[in-house]
Amino acid sequence: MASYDSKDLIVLEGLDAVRMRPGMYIGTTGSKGLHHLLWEIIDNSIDEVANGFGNKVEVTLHKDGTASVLDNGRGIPVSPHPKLKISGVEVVFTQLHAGGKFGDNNYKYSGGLHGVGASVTNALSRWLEVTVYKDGKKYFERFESIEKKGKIHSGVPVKPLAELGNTTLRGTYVKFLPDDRVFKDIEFNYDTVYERLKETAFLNKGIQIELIDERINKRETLCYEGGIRDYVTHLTMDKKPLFFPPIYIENEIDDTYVTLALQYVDNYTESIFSYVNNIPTPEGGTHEVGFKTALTKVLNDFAKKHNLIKDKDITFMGDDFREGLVAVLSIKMKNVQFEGQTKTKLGNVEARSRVESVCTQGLTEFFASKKNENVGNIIIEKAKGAARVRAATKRAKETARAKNSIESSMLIGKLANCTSKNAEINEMFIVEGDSAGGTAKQGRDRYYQAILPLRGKPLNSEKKRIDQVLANEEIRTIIGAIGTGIGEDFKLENLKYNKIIILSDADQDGMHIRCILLTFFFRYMRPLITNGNIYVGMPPLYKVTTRDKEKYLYTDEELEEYTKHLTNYNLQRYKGLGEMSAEQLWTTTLDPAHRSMIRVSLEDAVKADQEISMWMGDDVGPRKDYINKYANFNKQDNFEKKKEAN
Ligand code: TSJ
Repeated sequence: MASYDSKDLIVLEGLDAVRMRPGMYIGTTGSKGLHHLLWEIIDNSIDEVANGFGNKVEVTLHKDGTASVLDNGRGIPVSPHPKLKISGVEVVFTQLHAGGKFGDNNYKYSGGLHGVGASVTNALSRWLEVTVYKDGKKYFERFESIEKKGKIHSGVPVKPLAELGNTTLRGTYVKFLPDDRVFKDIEFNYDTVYERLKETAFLNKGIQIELIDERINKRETLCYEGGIRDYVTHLTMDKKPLFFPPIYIENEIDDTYVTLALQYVDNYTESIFSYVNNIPTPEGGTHEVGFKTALTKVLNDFAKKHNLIKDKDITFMGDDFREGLVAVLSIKMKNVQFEGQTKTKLGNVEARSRVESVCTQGLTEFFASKKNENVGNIIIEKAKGAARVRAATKRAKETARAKNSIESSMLIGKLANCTSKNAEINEMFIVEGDSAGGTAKQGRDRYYQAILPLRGKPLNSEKKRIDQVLANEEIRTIIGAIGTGIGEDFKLENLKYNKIIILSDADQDGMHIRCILLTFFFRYMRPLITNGNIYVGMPPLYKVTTRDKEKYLYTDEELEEYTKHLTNYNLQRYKGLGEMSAEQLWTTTLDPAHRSMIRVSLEDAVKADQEISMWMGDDVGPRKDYINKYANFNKQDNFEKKKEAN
């Protein structure tokens, strides 16, 4: 026993250091740090079952402020450590970084703040108890924070590990009370723990994780047989996946275990969630690079092999294959090195080639299969759209940049600008059709209203893609006239018109033009939408003439309401802007005192963007349905009519 006590001394110094500087070991003494204590314990159990020893981890949040973790693994080793001469259990809870000292060094992958070890939890607890069920025996040890000579010592064993009799169970149980002198608040948050356990369950397929909150009588079991496949399905739950199930790859190379699941959805964002040893790497790193390289290569090869690049001006870039991508990449390897601002970026160079190799092989195999050919085609179609938009953006940017040069004066030629230079009051009407444009030029207040006629024809053909639309001269004129630039170069302060008003007919062609323009603004000048600068003008649909007055009506509902009690009247229906005189157009549509228009919201623009995507697709069915349903833009239930903010 004497030798035991002397060893103890060294041990205590280690844990006291943790208590002196908790931030060094767990980052903060706030809620995040508090939960870190629990993660340290849970991670140990997860490692055990993830390595195939046992299949269940149970986490309990108790009423008295303690938390406990139980697994059905092999049980922490109880035999004396050859050098330290104390039980394995005691080593785990009293030695800093004791994690990897047992058995095969597969045991623990650690790096940075992660995996500092269970001793840190012990050091920052009022007390901690461990029960080990192993080889038919039950063992127990308790650690306490004690005061000696006015000093607090952390994680001191009350007694050495004790054998408490026989058992048929197998596993490890740890219960602890966080030290309220270290943490401002020692209350565990159910949602925080739940989210962490859910992520862990996804990353370790088949493991059964149970969360029990005795404080609120809640119990939840998390178990995903599909692992990260289920994770991807979960991530795409309220999106529109382009195929199902997600692509899944798993393989091992040079002691590095790689799993990948991916899916594509109907949007333009890239979402890659990567992990190393179950630790999230939001800053990416070498493993992500390896995956991206593989994806680009395999998809390029697929496109070539199946002769899918007929369009000569398409050359894919890596980014094109990641629009709408939702992927989870999880690898396990030893000696990980983390880098970056928040130490959440994988730095190991060897990870890159290993991940690339596994992903290239797996993805190549996947796409070589006849039954997956359709998935390949879908992804290439999606990438083509991305490549076209990228090329068009580049062309449009070049035009926008040229706007200050002599060349630009020619492009702006069609614009009938206003004389005022005051962007605050200036308005630009984008008018469908040359003839309506001409009328609008005559009817406007030229001091602050500019008119840009938009030739109907080139925009009307349904097959036009958004990139071709972008290349369209009028669109480029719009970009030049607005003054802000597009994409990353966008600068709101250079906006030349406070209101940009789309004026088109209330028919299918007009509807299409509006959709295209809104999609354009949404994708390339989004701040104009969020800032509330984009409007849709509403020309009247009807004119009702009675003996003593003329009344313009903008919707079917208005017409019905107005004519309900009229007996003798003349109804004129306007089929297009072109049917109105300059005076009429001023009175009904341009004059702020009488006109009616809709300020476009981000939701409106998103809807337009989605519709355009549908339009560009090859399936004519939904397109037709859509046109029939929404062709009349002036119906109030399509776009909520908002009073113009003057
Ligand atoms: F964090 C912790 F250390 F406190 C802790 C560890 C907490 C809990 C709840 C469980 C565990 C834990 C550790 N569960 N299972 C294990 N397994 C081992 O430590 C172990 C068992 C056998 C062998 C072997 O080589 O025979 C090796 C190890 C590392």
